[in-house]
Amino acid sequence: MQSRSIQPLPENPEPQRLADEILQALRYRLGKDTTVATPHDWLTASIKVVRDRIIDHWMKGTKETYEQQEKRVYYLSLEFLIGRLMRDAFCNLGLMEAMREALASLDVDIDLIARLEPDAALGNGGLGRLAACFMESMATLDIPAHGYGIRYVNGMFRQEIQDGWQVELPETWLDHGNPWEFERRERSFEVGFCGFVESPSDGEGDAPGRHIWKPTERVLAVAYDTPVVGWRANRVNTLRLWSGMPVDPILLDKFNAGDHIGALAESNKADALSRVLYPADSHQAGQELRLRQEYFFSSASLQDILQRHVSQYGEIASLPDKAAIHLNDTHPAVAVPELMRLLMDEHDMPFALAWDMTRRTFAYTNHTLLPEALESWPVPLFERLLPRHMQIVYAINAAVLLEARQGGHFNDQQIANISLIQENGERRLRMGNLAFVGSHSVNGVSMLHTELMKETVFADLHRLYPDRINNKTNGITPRRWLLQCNPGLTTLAREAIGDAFLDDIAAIRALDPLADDATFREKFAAVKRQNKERLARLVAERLGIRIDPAALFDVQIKRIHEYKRQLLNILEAVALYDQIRSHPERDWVPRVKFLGGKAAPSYHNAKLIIKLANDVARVVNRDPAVRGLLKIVFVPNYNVSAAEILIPAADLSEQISTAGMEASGTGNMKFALNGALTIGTLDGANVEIREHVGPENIFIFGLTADEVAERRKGDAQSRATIEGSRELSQAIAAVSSGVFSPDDPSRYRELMNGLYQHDWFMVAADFEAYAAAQRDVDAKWRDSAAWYASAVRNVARVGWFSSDRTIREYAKDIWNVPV
Ligand code: GPQ
Repeated sequence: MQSRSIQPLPENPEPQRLADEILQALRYRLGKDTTVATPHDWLTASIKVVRDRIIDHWMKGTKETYEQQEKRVYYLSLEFLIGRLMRDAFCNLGLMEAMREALASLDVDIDLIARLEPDAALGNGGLGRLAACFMESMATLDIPAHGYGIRYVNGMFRQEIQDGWQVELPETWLDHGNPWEFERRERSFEVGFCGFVESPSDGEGDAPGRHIWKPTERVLAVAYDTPVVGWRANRVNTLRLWSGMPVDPILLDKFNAGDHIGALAESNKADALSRVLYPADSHQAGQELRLRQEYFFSSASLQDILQRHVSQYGEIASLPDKAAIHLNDTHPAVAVPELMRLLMDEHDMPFALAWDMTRRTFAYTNHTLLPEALESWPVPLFERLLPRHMQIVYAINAAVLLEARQGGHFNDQQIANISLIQENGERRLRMGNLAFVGSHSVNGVSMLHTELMKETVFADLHRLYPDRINNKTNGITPRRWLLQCNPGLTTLAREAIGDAFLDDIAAIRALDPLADDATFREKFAAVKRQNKERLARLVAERLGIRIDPAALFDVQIKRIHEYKRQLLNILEAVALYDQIRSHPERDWVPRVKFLGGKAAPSYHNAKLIIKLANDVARVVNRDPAVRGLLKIVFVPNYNVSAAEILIPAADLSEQISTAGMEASGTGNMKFALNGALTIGTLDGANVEIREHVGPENIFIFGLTADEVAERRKGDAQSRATIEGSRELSQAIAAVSSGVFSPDDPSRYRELMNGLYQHDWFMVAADFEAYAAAQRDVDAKWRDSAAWYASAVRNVARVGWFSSDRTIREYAKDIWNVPV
């Protein structure tokens, strides 16, 4: 086996040489000289220069994988939330300083052009960002891997706040072209939809065997490749994104008959497949186009994988030994019947053999237990779009249910839970069950989430296949989320403990004893202060809000969702506002509360919560009685690039989801690694973060997952709970009566009524505990030595939450590839 140790950095090139290369790129790739070059041209030229340096590594790795017949990992994901790539590449290639100098010698400010790079926002939130971190870690760990997804023309929408409301605008990240990608016209596959199935010759009955699917609609999937560089350019992997193209761009007969619009119908249909990312996070989209997108990219990816395998090995039977295909959530679950179809109908395999191979090839990650997020498709829709796949699903279901019945341990209800088809009401195909039975491994993303998976959604499937569910606690790449976004802290750590942590983040543990060193703590606080000043400048420039960098920066940035409980945070701010006004004599800790995040465009309450945050901010920020002790900032258009500025500047990380509802969280890990203390519930990976940092270095409050489940079973006690808390009832009354919405006093009445009626998310139930934990935060903040000691310990103790660790576990336990 070849060595997978980390190699030295590529030789640091002379800035002069880089400057020459940039000028060459400007001239010969862009056709510009320095007198007419725009900042965008400099950006493109710089990217071309760094991309050129990646290519040799890329080809070398690809060739070695081929020659040594290594197993490849294929990560199928409808989302890759990448963000900007230029700094990432500079950082991983060790070119940051040389590039800065090179550009400076050409009178170009690297920070200025870096800001022009659009975010590749091909994802909604945590699920998509995890895929991006995993791609980077797989390259770093020298694992041959391909990511497969869709090249959306419009990724995540741009959020503007108008009069406090979220407004969604299309984000046009490809306007200036995409200098990173390589279009592979020759790498295209036909993907079919609809039509009918020709059965095997008479006499074989309905038995699955070689069938011929005759789709009536066809589109082309064209590949666009982006190189993914690992740390120190150890390896470069490929992110292959598919774009829809018509098989016949213009239907000539229609065109000639004068139907110019009809002539473009095919073209429009193909474009639609890769036009837009569905912006609903943790909620199933449900539209036909979404199912088409899922099949489009799953089918193209599988055809690509099989073609690569067959051309290398000349046979198909060894596929499970040479390819691990990972399903990132159920979005690519249709790949299970698609692989079955390809094996049976194109490679003549009998059902049993194809089924065995399929299960040995796939693995599936579940990212949520929320019922509204569990994908299922109406059987008639699925059958119309994918008639052959529907037959295969029935055959799989028959085999699975037979296995369950033969065991004899399942009653009818349990059998119904195992079935791929939900039978009560409208018949629907359950994609979670399909992914589960089609995979040899099913993993959750934190210890708590994995245990709950076994007890809830997959309880009966777990009893049928007790070895299948396993845990892989999420992680984040320390390259982007420490080295790159927090150069101040990185430099400080290098000075203090040397460079070992750059290659192995676990070594950051060496900072731990320095928590007791006053001089180190001061330096640490100074770095934090600089990051806060940078954020304060941006807030002043862009939002016109003045904030004091000496205040405690309290940050909640994530998708807006009721279970994430931004409402709890806002209500506590309202209560605090009231207290500050009633007790001006008290020693209040100055705080700035940052909130940021996007709401799904059709999620009414989430959009109302954004409006509430802005309404409360407006009132609080200009009330002289507050004397600047509390400021609220809603950060518009929260995205990866904004996170890279907000996280290093945070003192307090809000991770306050209703226990049992956040599968893991990954923002929680990023904040801790950058020295913010967490206030949070025992939910998702918070539980494990507490174990690592120690209970004295984190503020845990509120009901546990078990307690939440218990309370939901009983009679709603929320009215009594609210009435039992003076602060809470006053805060709710203020919001409800229009104190923050004088222009429309009833705006929040229903939202507040919901807290009285059911309080599904336990906002009322957890309020007092949350407010008390916030006062504990204040007390600790006043003892600055204690605060920074805890902050340093957080940084030192969360190296385990690196996606390198997570990927090593996947490699060993699931994919069976060496690391
Ligand atoms: N997650 Cl199902 C998403 O970001 N989008 C989704 O559609 C679903 C899950 C998140 C989940 O809410 C977080 O708790 C996880 O940390 C994250 O996936 C990655 O596993």
